[in-house]
Amino acid sequence: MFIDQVNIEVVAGNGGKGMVAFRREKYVPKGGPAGGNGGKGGSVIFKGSLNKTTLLDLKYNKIIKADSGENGKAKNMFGKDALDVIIEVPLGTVVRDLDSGEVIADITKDGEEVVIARGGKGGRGNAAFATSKNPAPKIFEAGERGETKNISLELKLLADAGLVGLPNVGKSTIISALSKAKPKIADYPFTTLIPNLGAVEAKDGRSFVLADLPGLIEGASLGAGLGHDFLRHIERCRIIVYVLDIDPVDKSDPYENYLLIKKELAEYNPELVTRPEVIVANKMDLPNANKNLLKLKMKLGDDVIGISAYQAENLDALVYRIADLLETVPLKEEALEEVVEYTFKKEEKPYTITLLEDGTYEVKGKLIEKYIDSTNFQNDESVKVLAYRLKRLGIEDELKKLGATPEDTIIIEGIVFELQ
Ligand SMILES: Nc1nc2c(ncn2[C@@H]2O[C@H](COP(=O)(O)OP(=O)(O)OP(=O)(O)O)[C@@H](O)[C@H]2O)c(=O)[nH]1
Ligand SMILES: [Mg+2]
Repeated sequence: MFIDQVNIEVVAGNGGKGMVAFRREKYVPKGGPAGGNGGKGGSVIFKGSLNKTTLLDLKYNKIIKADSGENGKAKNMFGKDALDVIIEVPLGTVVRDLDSGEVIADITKDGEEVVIARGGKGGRGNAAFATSKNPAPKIFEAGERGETKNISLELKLLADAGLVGLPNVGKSTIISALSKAKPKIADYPFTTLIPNLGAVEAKDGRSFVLADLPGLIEGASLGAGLGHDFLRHIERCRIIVYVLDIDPVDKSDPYENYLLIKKELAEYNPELVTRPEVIVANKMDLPNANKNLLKLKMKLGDDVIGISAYQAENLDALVYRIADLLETVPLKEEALEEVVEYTFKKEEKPYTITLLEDGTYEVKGKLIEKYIDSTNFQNDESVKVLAYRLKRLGIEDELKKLGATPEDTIIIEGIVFELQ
């Protein structure tokens, strides 16, 4: 099954809670604060991999979750950071935030890592709050919450060059001869059901990504054979490598076969046939190959490149030809357009105040949520710290300006406060 679109939820781990503890020493009645910080929550990271060709693995994985960081401990010991969860995805995976609709990642390189949901920072333990004024604080911070996102992944296969041709012409044999990709090769049509990617390295050090695509037949653009599901992946290939069987068993004419494939591409998207191309005559080891290649060159010119993928003949010339041509073709605009730097947006305002119909003032904001999360309401000092932080944000003044009085109910991130 070829899966190229899935929706999932990613949940990063929360940071561990900071610890409140004091040193116990012999003969010292009250030791200093010794509560360690909590560990960092695990992030969910996507990593581009040439070994992945579909999003199938994620199809049954509706939620990807990283662990939370360990809580801080006594004796100034820090909680352990949770491990990040790293998920390998195929190159060309476009990740979208379903809530904002925004593209948050377009993973195009082997080994490229993008943090999709960031784990929360660990909270500080009381040792971190000691000051000369307050040498024995009982304050701690809760860990920051990890990010949660609903995302969609869409695979838009991304390759520099795509091998396109009728079934059985030897496309998979070519990619396995040129790269480490090991697709199935067999003597029957439609052996390849999903696109395969391979990294090809020329002997002069240049390299490119090659795609082996399933075979096309007449009527593919109308749904025949494997249909046109794969044609859209060709759209992200910068150049097209037409592969022809130079001595087909059905005695068909390689030139006619070339025209047929081009016609199918054009029917799907006329722009595809204007892309720079390399024409490959494969199976040059077969009896009629030389004679047929001469005929083909008369129609298509001397640039047709004869190879035998099977006997590894003339493959270097093919690799150089593709590498040379790629140097003249800029990266596709479409691919560039969707490359979005993954940046964390700073909150524009740290909070919003809304006057509800029943006269309640509601205060909300990410930062405030974080402050409240890290407050221990059983602890007076911790509550004092919160009050101080809220005051510094100007919430009190803002509320007064809006006409709030001590009689009004004020709800800050779900907790009821009074104006003093
Ligand atoms: N004689 C000869 N046979 C070849 C050559 N290259 C491939 N073949 C054979 O052709 C058959 C088809 O090869 P594949 O690589 O599976 O062809 P494909 O184009 O990927 O086929 P589909 O995936 O079905 O579209 C296999 O039996 C190969 O061994 C070649 O250079 N010479
Ligand atoms: Mg194949």
